[in-house]
Amino acid sequence: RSAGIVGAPFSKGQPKGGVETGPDRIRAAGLLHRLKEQGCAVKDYGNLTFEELVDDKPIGLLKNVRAVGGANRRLSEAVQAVKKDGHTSVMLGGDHSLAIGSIHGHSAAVGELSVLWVDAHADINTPLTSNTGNIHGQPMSYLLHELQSKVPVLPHFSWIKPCVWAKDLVYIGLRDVDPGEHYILKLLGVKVFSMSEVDQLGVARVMEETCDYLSAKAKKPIHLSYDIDAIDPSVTPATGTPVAGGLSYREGLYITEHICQTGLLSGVDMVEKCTEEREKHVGDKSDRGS
Ligand code: DIR
Ligand code: MN
Ligand code: MN
Ligand code: MN
Repeated sequence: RSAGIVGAPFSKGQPKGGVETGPDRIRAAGLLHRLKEQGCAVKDYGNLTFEELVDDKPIGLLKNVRAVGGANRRLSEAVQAVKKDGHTSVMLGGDHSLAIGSIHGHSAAVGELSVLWVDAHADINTPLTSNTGNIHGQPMSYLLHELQSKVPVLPHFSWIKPCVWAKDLVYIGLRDVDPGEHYILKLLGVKVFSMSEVDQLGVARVMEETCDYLSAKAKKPIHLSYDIDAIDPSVTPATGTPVAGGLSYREGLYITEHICQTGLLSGVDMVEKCTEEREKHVGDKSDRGS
């Protein structure tokens, strides 16, 4: 087994600074060393660089549309290169808008995917249902075949080809879902294990059901998109939109251990980790939703 690491120091899918330092912070915390310790070969492809756009006016509520579109296009190409080299792709974010390029590139290289989305949030707002205009709350809407008639044409987004079916998507950890997102999840019949279900069933049963569900018809390569805010803010306070009542440290790790044992894990995102000074603001809800 081998991992190809791509850093994406990008934060314009949401308004706060700091999350662009995630790739280097995750490396500094010892990710590569830990992977090697476990017998995983590692190739670090370094950090991507993104061009500064001078004219990136909001489109309605939507912020930094061109920057997000351009950054994800680069990321998609980088992930395709990692997959063509034969590695499991590991994208270090950056904010969760980067799942657009990561999943697009992964699918472009290997074909149809299963997606396991571990997050406090569903990140499935369309540009029209979003109340914040932050694209990190929307990535799944650009990727799902079923939602394409609901997503308007946007500059620097036309390269994106929807590549995931709603039946191949599972959420774990949800506890802060917007009304429009709730409607979409029900309408499409998406499989969701909210925190309430994690409480009821326990994480072992949730993972068993997740894997049964995802491999029921065909065993597709799995893309794990892991937002650090899925974990309880008492464990991982350094994130932009902490939500109380999250996964414990062990529950959060168990999900990764179990999904790895399927042998199908082919791409990973680790996103929304920001600077430690955020830790001082834990419990300060004044900037939620901004
Ligand atoms: C909210 C917050 N649902 C939005 N989303 C995220 O802006 O659409 N926060 N992903 O981390
Ligand atoms: Mn989140
Ligand atoms: Mn997210
Ligand atoms: Mn978040």
